[in-house]
Amino acid sequence: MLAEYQVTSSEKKFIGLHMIFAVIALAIGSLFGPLQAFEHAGWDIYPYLQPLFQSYYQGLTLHGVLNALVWTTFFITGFLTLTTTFGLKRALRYPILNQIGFWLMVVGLVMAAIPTLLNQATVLYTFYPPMKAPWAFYLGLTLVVVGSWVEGWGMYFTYYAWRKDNPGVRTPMMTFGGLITMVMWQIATLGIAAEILTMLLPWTLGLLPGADPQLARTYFWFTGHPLVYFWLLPAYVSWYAMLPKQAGGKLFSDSLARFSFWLFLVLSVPLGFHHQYVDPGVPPAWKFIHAVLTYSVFVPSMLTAFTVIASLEYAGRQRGGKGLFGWILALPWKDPSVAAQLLAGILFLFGGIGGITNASYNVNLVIHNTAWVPGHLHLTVGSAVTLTFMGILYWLVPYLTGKKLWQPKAALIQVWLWFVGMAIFSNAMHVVGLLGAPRRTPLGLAPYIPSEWSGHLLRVGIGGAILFVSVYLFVVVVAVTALSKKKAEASEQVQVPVAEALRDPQLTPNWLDRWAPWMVGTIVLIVLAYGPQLVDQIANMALTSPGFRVW
Ligand code: HAS
Ligand code: CU
Repeated sequence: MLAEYQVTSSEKKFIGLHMIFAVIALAIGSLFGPLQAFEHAGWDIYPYLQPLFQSYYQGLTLHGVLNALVWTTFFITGFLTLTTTFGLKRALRYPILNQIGFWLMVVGLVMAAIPTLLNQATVLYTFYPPMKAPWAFYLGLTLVVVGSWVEGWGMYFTYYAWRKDNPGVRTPMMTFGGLITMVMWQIATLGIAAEILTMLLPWTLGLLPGADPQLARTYFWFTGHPLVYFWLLPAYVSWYAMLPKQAGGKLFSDSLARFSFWLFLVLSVPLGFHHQYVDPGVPPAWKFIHAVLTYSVFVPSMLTAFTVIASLEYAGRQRGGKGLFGWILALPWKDPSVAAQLLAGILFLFGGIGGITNASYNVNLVIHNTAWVPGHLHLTVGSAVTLTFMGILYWLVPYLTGKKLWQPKAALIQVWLWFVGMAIFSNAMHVVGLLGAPRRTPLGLAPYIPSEWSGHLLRVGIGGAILFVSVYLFVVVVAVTALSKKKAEASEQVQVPVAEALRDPQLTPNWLDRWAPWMVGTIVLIVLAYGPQLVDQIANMALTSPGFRVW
């Protein structure tokens, strides 16, 4: 048998650098999550943190930016570098391009972090005007996005070179999913590029008289909705192309997997108005169109649930699992990387149901801007995505460093703590949201708390405390693994898990491995679903709103 392909050691270092930034961002950003949860439970800690951190809102901004934007973007660009080079079994075509992209992201991160840490950019992760941060915050975010584009171009060049040498060969699944994620991201981020470059940056530099909050929201959600699939699709790459191997089985259907990735490319962007159902400046017909398109995302989501669970069932039965549910118990639950991803999937079933609820034009009015929404986003980006990324790091850090995972038992406890903490936290947030509790509000300070909220708010605090323990246990396990002086024995070296498909991928129809028709479909649908509204809102742009510092 041929020796396993290895990415070069400089590429391992490069990917590892992404992961260091990602984990540090998660470690700092996660300080504030539990503080908010405690705040909800009535325990206000911010007075004790003066003068380091000023307020609940500064903490909330740091939490959202570092966890939802930085942890994810750095992890994803690093992971997609691996899925490109390892999947194609060739080195990056122009490594310098990827390095430039990475360092642009780092410079951008520092630029955005300074005003945020100084409490000058307490505008939350959605940075809606008329709240106004210093220009460095917006420019920093722009550089992070541009850096991720440049890294993406480096991946495309590598893919073109491979394609030239391998005409007619099916793109390996992990590379295929990774590239679709990157292309989708590059289209999606045109929204915030337009928002920042044509409005927010000139506005903060004094070149424009004011901002147009309605147009800014439309631009933002053009990116903000597909952003959630930029987070999710790398987790799907792992669930489809790696997890079946880790579980001892095979990918159930290569064709279904590819088909659902294409549907995510086509359907991710033209849905943003489901975040703007209550915006007065968006006509109802357009909200309705986006509601219908949102429901169509249910299709690739269900295809994924079906294919991934079928692959897991195959694995469980291969391992001797019998009966209707026996295969579930037969899965390798003791492997922290597998357990993390299984538990992430289970939490996502509930996150997905909540998503479908949010998408309903009229039911949305009940939950919009309530604690229900952070309940939803912690099951999705906070669990389906973050817990999967943690699971990936449990094999990736040993792979990149050549070390053995430190204390796999601790890692296993960590993923279960996440599952239990998140189940308590997000259930309580959903329920208290239905009872009317607003999101983004320091409820601990509010004089109006009805008594029926109290028990749920206490559960928010308890869930937050469990998550606090879990996240730092994770950081300790990966940090001690990476810093350990002892290399693993040759026989214990961890390899990248590559799931074979049940049927040879060469038998997958060619139209599922061709870019052109899907790209055309993607662009046409975006133009139809967004074009007229964008033209209208831009033509009627009113740059009249002054900037406010409300914190
Ligand atoms: Fe969402 C708000 C609708 C999915 C993230 N969402 C948010 C916000 C975030 C977010 C961050 O329509 C807040 C934004 C803000 O700050 O204002 N969301 C949806 C819909 C879906 C959905 C329809 N959301 C996500 C994902 C996210 C995410 C994924 C991050 C990664 N969301 C909304 C709407 C709002 C919203 C409205 C606005 C609310 C408002 O009013 O502000 C769908 O894509 C969900 C489809 C998914 C499923 C689940 C499929 C299940 C699978 C699991 C398989 C199980 C396994 C386990 C593998 C139907 C694939 C097996 C285990 C064994 C042991 C066998
Ligand atoms: Cu959305």
